[in-house]
Amino acid sequence: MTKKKIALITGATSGIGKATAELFAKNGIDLVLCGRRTDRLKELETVLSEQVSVYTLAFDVSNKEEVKKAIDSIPKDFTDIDILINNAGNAHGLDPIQTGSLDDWDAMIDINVKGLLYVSKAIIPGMIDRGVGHIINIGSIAGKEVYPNGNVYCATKHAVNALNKAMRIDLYGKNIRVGAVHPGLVETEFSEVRFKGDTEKAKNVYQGFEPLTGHDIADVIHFVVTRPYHINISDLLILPTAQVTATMTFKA
Ligand code: NDP
Ligand code: 8X3
Repeated sequence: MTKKKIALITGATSGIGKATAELFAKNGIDLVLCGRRTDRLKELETVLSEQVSVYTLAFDVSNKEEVKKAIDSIPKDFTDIDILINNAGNAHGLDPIQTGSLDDWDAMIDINVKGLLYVSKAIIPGMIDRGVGHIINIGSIAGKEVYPNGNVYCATKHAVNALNKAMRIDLYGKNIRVGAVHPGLVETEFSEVRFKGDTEKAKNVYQGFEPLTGHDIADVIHFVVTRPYHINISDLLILPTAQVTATMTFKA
């Protein structure tokens, strides 16, 4: 019997991460689910435990001590992580560089870049020891293009794009797959966070065209992780049909 796979997903409490957790559970992949909102983690654990083994970890990816403590606390049955989905991240604000908030910039750099690094650093040694592993870094079209007022968010996603390539190079010969999934516009809690709870403004981002859903991206992530092991899908850009660049969408 083939051993069941274990996936650790950061940012599993909503959007793309939650949809990925649900799809992985449906397909028999055991889960370590991470996020800060413990109520949502507990809820997911209750529901998905009916399908697979689930362990939840509440921590802030931008706090290196919390990350280390959390990963070190994973019980034996879940430590051999086969798949790491580096998904936790967000945009904070959409302002020109001259008026942007330093706190917003710190948050994006700390979560999207440093958080991804802290989690990867904690998980990669185990993958190297086992000689097997798969890391998927969730980038963005914002890591391929720069759009007005996207400045620091775009910079963090360009960093994710660079780190995705860097990880693959540095893990040369270790038999670990590394790849990035770069979504375009996906309707999740992303814009609510970017606009600090202004739900009207957030909703407007997805008006007049059909955006992607978290499930669309989860479907792609599941495709990527289920390819035969000699195939590494190293970089994918997924857009809504109605989106042609970071800023151009049309009504079909
Ligand atoms: P959501 O806001 O719906 O989900 C973000 C997730 O990240 C939540 O589960 C949140 O959990 C977690 N998270 C945020 N900050 C932290 C933190 N400091 N520590 C731990 N977890 C954190 O957004 P999406 O699902 O859309 O975003 C997921 C990823 O996809 C992000 O990296 C985003 O940049 C990227 N992306 C999104 C696109 C979109 O259009 N939506 C397009 C391209 C890329 P909690 O609050 O419980 O901690
Ligand atoms: C999220 C998509 O276009 O807001 O990465 O940057 S976008």
